[in-house]
Amino acid sequence: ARARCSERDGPRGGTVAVLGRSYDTDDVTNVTPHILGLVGRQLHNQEHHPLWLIKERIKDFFYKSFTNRRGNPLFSVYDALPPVVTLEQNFDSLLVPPGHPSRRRSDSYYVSGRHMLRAHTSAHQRDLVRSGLNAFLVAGDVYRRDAVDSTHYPAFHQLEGVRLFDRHSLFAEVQGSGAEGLRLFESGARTPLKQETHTMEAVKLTEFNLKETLQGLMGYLFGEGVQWRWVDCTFPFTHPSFEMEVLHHGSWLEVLGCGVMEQRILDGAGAADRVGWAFGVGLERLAMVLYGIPDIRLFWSSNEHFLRQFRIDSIHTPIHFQAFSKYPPLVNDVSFWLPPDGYEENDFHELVRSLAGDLVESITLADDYVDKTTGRRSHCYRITYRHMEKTLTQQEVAVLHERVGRAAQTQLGVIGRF
Ligand code: FA5
Ligand code: MG
Repeated sequence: ARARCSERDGPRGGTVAVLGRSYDTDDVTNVTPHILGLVGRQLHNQEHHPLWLIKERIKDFFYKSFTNRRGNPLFSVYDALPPVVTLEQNFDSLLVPPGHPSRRRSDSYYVSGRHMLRAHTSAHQRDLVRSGLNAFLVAGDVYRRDAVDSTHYPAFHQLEGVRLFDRHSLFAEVQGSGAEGLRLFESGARTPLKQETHTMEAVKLTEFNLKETLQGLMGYLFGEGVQWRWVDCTFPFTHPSFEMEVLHHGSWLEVLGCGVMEQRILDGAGAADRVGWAFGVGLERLAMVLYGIPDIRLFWSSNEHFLRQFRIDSIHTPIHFQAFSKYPPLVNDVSFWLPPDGYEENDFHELVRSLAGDLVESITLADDYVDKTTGRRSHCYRITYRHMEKTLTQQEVAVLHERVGRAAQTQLGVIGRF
């Protein structure tokens, strides 16, 4: 079932239907028909889709590498949790503070002031820990009002992993005198290396296990064929935190974020006697590197030339994607005076996307200029239009491009310089 916007409802006072449930809209609502059209596609659950293949390979790695005493897989997998979550799940449950940039209306898709399209699979962490699990994977579609280019798209897919350890399971392999004195918790101070309640030995072993697991996953997916590196970073829900980047076409591409889970989350989820790690990996990014897929928009294509290449008998069969000849791009500029305040570049990206859909390849700010006498600010955007399956004519694009200019004036309060 696809999501639908009920007829003619404005942003206020209407309702919006997502996956068969109806939500009251309010002044926070900013989901668009274009984005709702993507909800429910579940590319990661479509057999033989490249995102499904990547998910299956990651599951296979975890199933083979980690079993319990009875030989059963340690990690349980959730890949059909609905993408509409509460703001509490997406943010508060993960200690994302009020006012954090990720909460901005310009960055996420809100169904209302209470519900949103999840911006990451981490939105399910707390609830799954609370249900008693010690090791799980969550795969799902996630939504963000990001800029569009060949590696960013407003809807993409993540796979989350969480593993918890109690004192016994974390220190089980540490031998020798003094091993029985090892503790998970102490009351100390937070430092760049650890949280205040964790002992250094608990953090170091957890971090080591996390990095070994993810390096193992990379080796399993890519063999020796890919160069990767760890980068320090921060998340409100892990400390310490790291990102992994892989070398792709000569530049570093971020593929995942991870870290030692904030103890307050575990304490609040009934796991106060355990420490844990978590990671979230971008499935499109991995598939692009593994299969040589050049453009993230291709994942949404129903083109047979694309899909046919992934219909293989075994998930392990190597694939190298054969790009169909690239049709020529058409580049058009649009300039306008910005309103004195309240202008967000993301709103313009969103507007272009809602009018031109996948025909937009990229939007770049070509000129940012302030008129010295009037103090007014002007932006010029360069929009590259390209169809994945045919050559566009300038006539076709001109009609669209004009519509973009007019919509920007009526919806964003800009004044066109065209
Ligand atoms: C997160 O979303 C964290 N929830 C990850 C995490 C989980 C950290 C658990 C710690 C513990 P981030 O915003 O960096 O982090 O996104 C994670 C990955 O999603 C990125 O590394 C990238 O691979 C992918 N990603 C992010 N934005 C986009 C996008 N617009 N298009 C495609 N892939 C994206
Ligand atoms: Mg990141």
